[in-house]
Amino acid sequence: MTERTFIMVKPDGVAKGLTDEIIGRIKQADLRIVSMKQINMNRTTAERLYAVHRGKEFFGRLVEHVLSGPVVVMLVEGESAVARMRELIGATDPAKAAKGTIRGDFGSSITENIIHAADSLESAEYEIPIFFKEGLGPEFFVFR
Ligand code: FUP
Repeated sequence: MTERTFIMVKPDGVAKGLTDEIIGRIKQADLRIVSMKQINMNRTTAERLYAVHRGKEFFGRLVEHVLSGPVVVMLVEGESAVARMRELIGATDPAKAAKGTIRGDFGSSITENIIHAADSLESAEYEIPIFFKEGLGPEFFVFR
């Protein structure tokens, strides 16, 4: 099934200059970047993105990390895009992520783990409209 998913290169990934490397891996996996932009997130947006983690012990660290520098958000489309992107990124903890995965190759800690990818279609449907709205004009994107 053709799916759309939400991807974010986190501040550590952007700072390490990994955006191009990540774009290459996404293309290599036969997925298409429909829309992409580098932004500075604000606290409201960060807390909305990570709302499912509110109240958890790591929530504060997670939010501070994504506010610590620019991020690159992407809308990615393709066959089984959600599962394919989860394979590409690897396990949450880079120490446990396989070599050849983005986190396994470049991550330095569970907080600084380079990249976010929606973990289900439901999560993707929640996350995409936080950052991308379809329509005409500079703030919007057009499919195809
Ligand atoms: P993932 O979907 O692989 O990013 O993992 P989770 O949804 O479980 O966690 C979201 C983010 O919270 C992780 F990318 C990093 C952060 N986190 C921690 O900092 N500590 C934890 O123990 C778990 C997650």
